[in-house]
Amino acid sequence: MSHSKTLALIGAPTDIGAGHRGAVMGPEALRVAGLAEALRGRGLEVIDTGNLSGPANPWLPPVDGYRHLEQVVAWNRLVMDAVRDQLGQGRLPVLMGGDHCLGLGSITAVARHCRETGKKLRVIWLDAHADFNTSDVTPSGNVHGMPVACLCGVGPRPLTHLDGDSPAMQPDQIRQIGIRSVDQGEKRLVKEYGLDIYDMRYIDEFGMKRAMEEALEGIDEQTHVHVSFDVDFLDPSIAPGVGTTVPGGPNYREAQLVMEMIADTGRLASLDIVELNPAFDDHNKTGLLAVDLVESLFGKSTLMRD
Ligand code: 4U7
Ligand code: MN
Ligand code: MN
Ligand code: MN
Repeated sequence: MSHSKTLALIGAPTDIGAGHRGAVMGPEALRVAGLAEALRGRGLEVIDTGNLSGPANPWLPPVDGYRHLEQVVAWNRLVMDAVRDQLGQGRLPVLMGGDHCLGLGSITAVARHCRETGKKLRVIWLDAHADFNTSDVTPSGNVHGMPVACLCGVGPRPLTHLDGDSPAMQPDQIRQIGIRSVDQGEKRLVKEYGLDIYDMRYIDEFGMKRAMEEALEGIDEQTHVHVSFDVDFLDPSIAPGVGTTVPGGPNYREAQLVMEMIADTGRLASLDIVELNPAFDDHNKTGLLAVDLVESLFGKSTLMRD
């Protein structure tokens, strides 16, 4: 495997944007599942930078369509700064969430890094959900259902302007895979913004191979590939350890293929592993599966690249 970059694990223990408590334990569950050791076993250099420390979860109801907006902003600033710092040192940041609201901070940093270094950004968003809600249409007020909208400039100013510039990215820079739960108002928005979504219906009809070929089309030497891996992407029968399970997700082999095809591009340059919730898991089964899949993302099962 030819990854020369050092990986920097960044723990962000919080469930500030989620609808269930427990993703706060995600970073430790990934460590216990042996994430760093598994990647070192692939010959990669891995530094665990430890955990970020942000505001506690006050567990309050939504205000004006958002739960915990102030704390969500604080956590995302911490994540953005940590990811930017690691990218600046030439490392490959691996954000260990935490809930998916943190994808906002992570990708805001990645998008700026791409602008500064003249790279093309391609975000591969693996999720059961489109995460394109706004305060007007959200059924929950939970910000983990909103990061893609915020990244595209749709949302509250403190989140859309996390680093001053807005939007952080354009809808044509993202591809979503595995989607099978989109809320009523959210459906209208993803159509309006023209998101490229490979939902489960598409995957059932045309297969994961074709979906991934299309999602990865156009990636070249100048592309920075960011993977935002919401663990609820996976079918709940193999990955019960998430707060928001949706039946009918990718099975083990389909998920492996996704990771293998991304590995084959050789352009993976940053990663989020989010929404792992040990409170719902069975003996860290989902944490172990996430580690197994991330190994494939770094080329484990790809004979050609070893
Ligand atoms: B995740 C939901 F209503 N759409 O907005 C919402 F179904 O990061 C779920 O993808 C969001 O896990 C799930 O609350 C956010 C709900
Ligand atoms: Mn998500
Ligand atoms: Mn999800
Ligand atoms: Mn979730």
